[in-house]
Amino acid sequence: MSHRVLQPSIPPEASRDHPSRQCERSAHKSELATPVGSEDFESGNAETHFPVPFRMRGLSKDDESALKARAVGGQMHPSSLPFKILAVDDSAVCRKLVEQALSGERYTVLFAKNGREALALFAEHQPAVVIADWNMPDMEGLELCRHIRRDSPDLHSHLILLSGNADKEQVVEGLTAGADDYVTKPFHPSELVARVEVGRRIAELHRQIQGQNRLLEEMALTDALTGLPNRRAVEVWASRQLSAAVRYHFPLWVVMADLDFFKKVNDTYGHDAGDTVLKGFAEILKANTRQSNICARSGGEEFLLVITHSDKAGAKSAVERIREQFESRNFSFGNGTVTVTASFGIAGFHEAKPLDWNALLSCADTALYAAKHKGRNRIEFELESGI
Ligand code: GH3
Ligand code: MG
Ligand code: MG
Repeated sequence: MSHRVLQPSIPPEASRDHPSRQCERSAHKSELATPVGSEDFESGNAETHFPVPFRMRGLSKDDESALKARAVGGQMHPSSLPFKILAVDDSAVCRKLVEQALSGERYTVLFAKNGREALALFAEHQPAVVIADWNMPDMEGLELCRHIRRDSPDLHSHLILLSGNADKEQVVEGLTAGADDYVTKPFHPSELVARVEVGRRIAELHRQIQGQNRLLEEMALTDALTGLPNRRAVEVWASRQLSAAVRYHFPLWVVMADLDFFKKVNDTYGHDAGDTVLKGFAEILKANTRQSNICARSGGEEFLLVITHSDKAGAKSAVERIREQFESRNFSFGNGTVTVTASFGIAGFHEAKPLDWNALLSCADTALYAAKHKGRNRIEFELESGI
């Protein structure tokens, strides 16, 4: 990548005093586009309520490696990302000196001539390193550091303060304000590059850690066998959907499903065969779950489905489809072919007094118990849930 110099995208009025400078705008806002779904859970809109972890197809070994690769800096390895530096100094001579010092390196350098421009460029480009002059007319470098740290607490940028003052008290003041490093003017060009490289190493480590944290978050919310969201994930999702259902008066149904005589599958064909059946049920559940809803494996051979924006008949026919598809699926183990069924308990509310998540689960559990009691492979509604 060649060395590029970027100017802030400020109105022509404001940049009139530097007509000779080219303004080259970056095409991309941020290289680390947030992969986690930022959809509005509570809008009451029936579309796209699935955070990214819930779209995962399951964590096979291959998927895990793919996720890990993604986690190490998005689709790209951190060192392949354009490395942006923001240099802010009110002196054109100092800006030139910084530009010359960094010119042999593979950096994209953005220049600002005051604190206000620097903050605008920082928000737009999120540079990995900021080199800030201490003395500027509109905002001291010190204040700029505080601003950046306060406004972007989750975004790591390596802040280097440049100052002609080598007093220890001022160095301490700068580092306390949030700067990572302090360089005195006049600086040696290769020292500035070396300090920028320290910033690069730290920025890359931060990106790796953020990626790995995202991976861990995804794994913590996912059932490893089926790839479905787990109980915790569905609870987080459902509690938000419940608030939205209450506020916007849309119907919400909780379906609890439990495979019938599943122990017998394990006992007859082995645990691996049991796992195959669980995955088969998960596939059917997933295939019949709209984007605006959620399904999960809540533990053992128990699953949850939350249906929103459907009336009672709609919810029932959706669950009936799942029941029928599972009932008619053949599983072949060794010489034998086996079919398995599931029972379903549904609780919810529509134009009735809403219930909280635990109350809904408890009602769905009662309905499931009734379905088991009445012969299994059937759907029961919990009548006390205000239907
Ligand atoms: P019911 O119709 O009353 O639900 O009977 P059931 O046999 O399905 O229920 P029970 O609770 O007696 O047995 C559930 C079995 O599910 C026992 C347990 O070993 C098995 N199980 C739980 N988790 C897993 C798993 O991850 N894999 C496999 N293969 N089996 C599991
Ligand atoms: Mg069971
Ligand atoms: Mg059970």
